[in-house]
Amino acid sequence: MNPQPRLTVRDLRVRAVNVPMAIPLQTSSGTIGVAPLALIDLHTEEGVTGAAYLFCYTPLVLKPVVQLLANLALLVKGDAVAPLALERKLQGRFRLLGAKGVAGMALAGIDMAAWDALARAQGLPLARALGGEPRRIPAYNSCGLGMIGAERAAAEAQQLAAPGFAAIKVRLGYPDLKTDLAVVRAVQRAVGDDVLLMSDYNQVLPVPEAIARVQALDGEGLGWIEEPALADDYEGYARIREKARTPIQMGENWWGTHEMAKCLAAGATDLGMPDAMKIGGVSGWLRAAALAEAAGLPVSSHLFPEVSAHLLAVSPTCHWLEYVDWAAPILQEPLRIEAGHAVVPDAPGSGIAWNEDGVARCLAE
Ligand code: SMN
Ligand code: MG
Repeated sequence: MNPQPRLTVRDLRVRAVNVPMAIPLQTSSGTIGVAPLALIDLHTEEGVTGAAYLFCYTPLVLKPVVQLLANLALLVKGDAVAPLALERKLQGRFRLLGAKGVAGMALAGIDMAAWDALARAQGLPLARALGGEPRRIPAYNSCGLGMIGAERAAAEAQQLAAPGFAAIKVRLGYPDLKTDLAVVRAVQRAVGDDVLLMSDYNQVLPVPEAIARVQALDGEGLGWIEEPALADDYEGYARIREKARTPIQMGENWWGTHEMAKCLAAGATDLGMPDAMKIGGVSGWLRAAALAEAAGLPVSSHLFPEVSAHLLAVSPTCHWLEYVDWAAPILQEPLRIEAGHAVVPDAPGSGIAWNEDGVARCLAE
């Protein structure tokens, strides 16, 4: 076999798109109706291209993220496509500012695109390039079920479970506990006991109120209660967790593994769900998976289902993949779900290839 050439960064091409979501998502911390995505193509001198996208949460930061990536392109041109070396260099450039927020997002995007290029150059799906095997990952359908009231949530839940998902996730944080309970019961009744119901408060409750609500929900058989209080209040979470029988879930707001390590040290959570972007791309995820393995912490993914499917496939404590279809309109081959499982594709890379017609339709002005 011919050894693969060493890859060298030629350029980054970055585009901004606003992708309309099939089902807008109303959380207790704001409503999202379009997915603002920064699309990254990492071109190499050798002709291989790595792709990744970043979910920017709000169109307000889409252009700044794209601009920052364009600035970073000037720094990495000519560098080896070696994700850990790129990370080390770029982390160094942001030491004084701090590599979180927009800076952390840009670094993670470069990391994911670099890993995609490396896997493609080897002709391997990312999961294989990381030493694992593509396999099926249990997925829950997180495409909708925002805070839309019991009646609408019950109908939408049936629609979301219908393709064969064994789990879905309902957003909570209504003005009173009574409504939270009514929504959970209506949704569970609508989908039946065979469908597991996860729940997500998106950080909206003060700790004492969080304790009252998790205790009230304890008899409902929820798969987990996610982010009941502000995500960085680990001491508060430890108190909530002490009083809850339902597993507490958090992790989508861990900016890197240092925050994750502090969260685990505080005994703040039963379950973890790193976000491939905020945790630091593929490189950050692998370190998070190692921490989780050592702590016996089941890990689920947050958003980014395409790359997360590969990452969960190599995570020893793999739990659930969060399935959202938000990038599907701009992808040639959206992630496949079969019988409630994400199918990790056996094609080279992470499976991200742009549907250029879809991209053209969604380009941000
Ligand atoms: C969520 C996060 C970001 C955007 C939409 C929804 C939610 C989840 O917290 O976990 O899916
Ligand atoms: Mg969440």
